[in-house]
Amino acid sequence: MSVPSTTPLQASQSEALDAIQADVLFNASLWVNIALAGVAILLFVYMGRAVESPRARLIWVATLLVPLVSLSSYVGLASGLTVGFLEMPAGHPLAGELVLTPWGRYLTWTLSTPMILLALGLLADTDLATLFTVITMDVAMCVTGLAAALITSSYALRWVFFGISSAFFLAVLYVLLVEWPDHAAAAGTNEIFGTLKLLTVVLWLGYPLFWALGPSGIAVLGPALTSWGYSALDIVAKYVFAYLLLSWVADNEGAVANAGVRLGGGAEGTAAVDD
Ligand code: RET
Repeated sequence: MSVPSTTPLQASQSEALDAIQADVLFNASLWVNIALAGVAILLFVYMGRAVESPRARLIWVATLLVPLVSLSSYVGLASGLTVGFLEMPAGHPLAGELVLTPWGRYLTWTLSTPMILLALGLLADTDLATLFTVITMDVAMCVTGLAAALITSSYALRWVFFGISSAFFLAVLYVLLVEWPDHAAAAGTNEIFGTLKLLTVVLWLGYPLFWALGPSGIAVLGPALTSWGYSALDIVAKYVFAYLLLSWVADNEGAVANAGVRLGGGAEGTAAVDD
């Protein structure tokens, strides 16, 4: 059997690692998050030690998965495994140049953002159909965002995928801004839900902005600044968000344990809801 000297998956890994390590700013944007994710995991495990009710534990595990996914994601990026060089198509400001693309980010958002939405949906005491809708729209947003970043055949098609991803994002925003506030008000969790909703909506809007301004889009920001943009958003959208949510759940376990009217499994069990 003839074995190629380098396999496609391996071809650019060490070059990517060299490029990352040569750019101190870029590298720091990854390692800061690895360190913070580690601290967050230890802190969240500690904060969840006394949580007992099944619903509160579900929120806790979903929230804990956010830094767990993040740690794995950032180690993948820092090692060069999920970073590649892509030659930008004609029309792109960097047309013909090789652009360092941390595509692993979009892939791992597919795993981390549904956890954020699951925790928020449980907090708002939503119904299964709305939860399913928001999570599938969110996964579609991440996967089509990955497509937008990876397309090298046409500059226009990169933006077409950006548009498709943004349309899925609108569905997520609709649920967060229109559907869940009502559900949270009925569940009595509207105060904390309001804070987390605001944090989520404002910060999540930053991600497409950095995509558009960074090397994937119009390239007015370089790879290191763009990476810091995402990393800074991640720090607040993941760790600060998760901390606020978990400390509230730990202090108000009763409020969460007695919810579950719409999804079932709470104090009201299978009671029907009219709304
Ligand atoms: C992309 C580009 C295409 C258009 C849109 C995007 C939105 C991304 C978002 C990401 C949120 C990520 C979070 C990660 C935490 O782990 C894919 C950048 C709309 C909203 C919160």
